[in-house]
Formats: sequence, structure tokens, C-alpha cells
Amino acid sequence: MRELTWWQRGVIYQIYPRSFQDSNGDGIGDLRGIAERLEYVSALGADAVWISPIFPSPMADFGYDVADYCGIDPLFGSLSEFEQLVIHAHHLGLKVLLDFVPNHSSNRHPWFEESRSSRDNAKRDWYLWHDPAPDGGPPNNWLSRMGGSAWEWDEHTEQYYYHAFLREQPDLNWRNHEVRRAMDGVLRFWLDRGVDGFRVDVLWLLIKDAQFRDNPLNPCYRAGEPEHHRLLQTYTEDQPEVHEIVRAMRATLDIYGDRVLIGEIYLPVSQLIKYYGAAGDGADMPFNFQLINARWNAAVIAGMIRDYDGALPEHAWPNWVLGNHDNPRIASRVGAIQARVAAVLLLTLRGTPTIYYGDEIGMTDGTIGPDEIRDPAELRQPGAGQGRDPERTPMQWDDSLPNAGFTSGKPWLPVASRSSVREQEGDTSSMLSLYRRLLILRRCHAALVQGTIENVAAHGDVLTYERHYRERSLFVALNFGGEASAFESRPATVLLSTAMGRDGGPLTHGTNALAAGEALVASM
Ligand code: TEU
Ligand code: CA
Repeated sequence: MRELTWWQRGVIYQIYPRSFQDSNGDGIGDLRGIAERLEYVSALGADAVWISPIFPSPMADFGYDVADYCGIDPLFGSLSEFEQLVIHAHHLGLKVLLDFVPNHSSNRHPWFEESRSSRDNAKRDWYLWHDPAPDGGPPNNWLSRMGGSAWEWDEHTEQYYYHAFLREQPDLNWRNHEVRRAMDGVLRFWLDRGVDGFRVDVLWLLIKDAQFRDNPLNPCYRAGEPEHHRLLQTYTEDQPEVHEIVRAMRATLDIYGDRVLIGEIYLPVSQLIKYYGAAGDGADMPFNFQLINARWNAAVIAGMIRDYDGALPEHAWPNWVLGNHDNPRIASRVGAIQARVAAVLLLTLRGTPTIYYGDEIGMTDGTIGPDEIRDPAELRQPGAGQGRDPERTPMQWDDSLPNAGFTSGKPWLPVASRSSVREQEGDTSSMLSLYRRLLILRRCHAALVQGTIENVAAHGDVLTYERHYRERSLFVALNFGGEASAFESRPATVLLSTAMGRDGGPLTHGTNALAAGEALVASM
């Protein structure tokens, strides 16, 4: 594995800091809490933690509205506590990735307060200000991803400003090179403090059409879909100029060496792969979110794997994700049994996997009462299915009541269920044990980390593929169905099965059985 970098060999674990571990009883997770749990993440078998935003923020979008890019919000702790966390993580062999939110700042950031102070302020052009349309309304039809117009009127200077998300999240003007320089300084601030890379928020949205042209109507829009789906994002996403920005970010990380640039990019594969950069000088890991919304079907996922792996440029390294803080949890999407199949899929496909905290214990979405809703995406579009609180509930550490060991206070969101790390630790049939076994298997078999993926096929509900590296070949079979099924195999030895008692057993040449919801890895 010597020629791979750490982020190609390794497994990333996403921590939503607000919900991971509270150390001071205010019901909100914090850096000290994360520090207390780093040994757990290391023992799980992860190699890096990606921590969602911890910067000073009014918390309109729970940290994705940054008011100071080079600080730590007191809710989470202090800069020195963060620096201690990095040292501690590095001692454990864990890399530390931060969430970088360059597309928009908080409306309370000093940059925006200067920009909005007058039309001729030096930072006016750091944001996207525009005169009203002739009728006095918004300059064009652009819509916020959080509902309503993406334009907010500013009485003081009698112009609108653009916000792709909340009005509290004004978009920065990435055509302005002063903005680029300021944000490059932000990257260097954290790189100088030992951060090993970044997950860049909404990378594909950074540039908007210079002429502010109306987006076209979406002919496929169906009533009940989120409001912003009424329009195609022709002029507000995936603009060609964004790639020079990605290259510049990558160039800065490359000065420090051995850092990773991950991009949050919700685009079809044909557009997504452009973010690797024509010469491999773009993002190291344009996030591959396909499994999040995929129909959970062997043939669909077989096709997805083949198409994605086939579309990747020579220099590109694949990655896979099952979930994150913006989408319903995998165990709630596909159910508890298929979530085990999903774990085998995520950790045996070719490329870097990212585990969302709690998925390793099969956590399900929480039930959020009407008076418990916190997410602005839900509060602004009630009932539109945009709410993200359910997938952001506190990590369930133990069976202590009422808050599963997450906090001694009142948690900011209710705990979702009673399953917990403690309960699963000693249970060899638990999801936690399955994740740990899979992560050990990955470490022991170069074929899983850097092998090719071949013979991807679906037969009925069963997806099979092979991983080859030098003289070693592994075979993976996953039953996406609710019935026992069969699959063809060459003689092999089962290394891991989600079905208990099958490890070490044989696969015969020819037809073999696979129980409903069973997945296995075998050595050929
Ligand atoms: O999400 C970007 C995004 O497009 C969605 O996943 C987003 O959650 C949804 O459109 C809003 O309803 C990123 C962050 O992951 C998300 O948590 C932030 O809310 C968003 O950007 C703004 O920073
Ligand atoms: Ca706390």
C-alpha cells in the first residue's frame, strides 16, 4: 500500500460536533467531548475525523453561517482546546479535517457588516449586491435552497443581496480576488495549526452567472417538491469558472503536503468528475453521494458502481458515502437488516469510505416533536420534507437515561433510540461489531484498499463483485432482497458474513446460498 496516500488508504468518520459528546452539561456537543471520544473513533478503525463547523457563528444554520473563519465558537470550546485536540488525534494516528464554508458567511461576519454599511465601502463587492428590478422587486428569479427568494432587500443602501441559503448566509463574491485571497488565508491559518484537510461546503455553488440571468423553469417540477426545485440551477451552480478556484485551493494544500481536499458537490457523475481537475489538480475527493438517494436495488447499484468507476479519469480516486448531516440516515432509509448490507457495500467498494457518526451502531432518524424542531430548513418550509434534525440527534453512547451518555443536561435535540455503543460493544452480532470487523478486514486486505473492482453484476436481488490486487482476489456478494437467494461463485473461503457462524466456511464452485439481507466477503 506504500504508493497510496493516507486519505486513499483510510476511512473518514464524520462528526457533527453539536451531537457527538457534551462535556459541560449545556446539552450541546463540544471539543472536550470529542477529545473524550477520540479513542473510540480510533478503536473503531477510522483514520480521520471530519468535524462539521465549530467556528464562531450565530448558529442560524448551526455553524454553516460563519462569523469568524479563524476562531472557535465558545459553545464548542477554544482555539487552544482545538489545537490540543489535533495533537491528541495525531497521537492516536487520526487525521483531523475541518469543514470549510467559503460560499457564504454569516450576515454578522464583520466583512458583511462592512459591505452592507455603504455602496462605496471597500468590501461592497465582497458580496453579491444588485439593484432591484425595474418593478422594484428582486433582480431575478433565483430561489433560496431554504425556501423563498434568494434576494434580501437592504433598506439602508437600497439594494438586494444574494443568499443561496438563509438570508443570514449572504453569498460571497468569488469573482472578487480579494475574497479569494482572504479565504486562502483562512486555509493557511488552519493548515498552520496542523489540520490535515478540508471538506469544502457547497463547492459547486461558489460561482454564479456574471449576468445574473434568470434560471429556467424546471419542466419536471412536481408539486410538493422543495420550492427551489421549481427552477433549474443553470446560472447558480457548476459554473466553469469554479474550477480555477478549486485548483487554487488544492495548490495551497499541496504547499503543506499530504493534505486532502474534499468537495461537497451534489451533481451527476458526468459533472462531478470535472472537480478532480483536468490534470488531477482539482479536488482529491469530490464527494460521491449517489448511494444516498439511490433506489436500494442490486441492479441499480451494480450499474451505478460500473458507471462511476468507468467514468473516473485515470488519476482520480473514488469515494463513497452512505449519509451525512443533511440526509435521512441509512438505517431509516433501508431498514436495520439492509443497513448491514450497506455497511459491507460501503467498506468493500473501491475508494475511500466516509462513515457518518452513529451509522456504525445502526442509529435511526430521531422523532422530532413540533416544539423540538431546530433546523431552519424545516422551520422555513414546514412539512416539505427538508428538515434535517432527525439525522442530527445525539450520539447514543450507553443505555443511561435519559440521554444515552451524550449529556448530563437537556440535549439540543432528543435522543433517537435506545441502541447504544455500550449495548453493542460486547455483542458479536451487533452493527458495531460488524463495522469493526469490516474495518479490520480492510486493513488486512490490500485488495479492499487498492485493488481493482471487477465483474460487478446483479442477479436478481444479489449484487456481486470482485476485488483484485496482485495475487489476491476477494469476492463480495450482497443480498438486497427480503428472501434467501443464490449466487454463483468460484471456490472460496468466507472471511466475513453478516450472517453469524458463516465466517471461515467454504463457498463451493457453482451455486451458493445467501440468506435474506446477508452480505459476505470471501477469499478466492
Ligand atoms: O449543504 C448543501 C446542500 O445543498 C444541502 O445538502 C442542504 O442541506 C440543503 O439544500 C438545505 O436544505 C451544505 C451543508 O452540508 C448544509 O448543512 C448547510 O445547511 C448548507 O450547505 C449551507 O451551508
Ligand atoms: Ca457542551
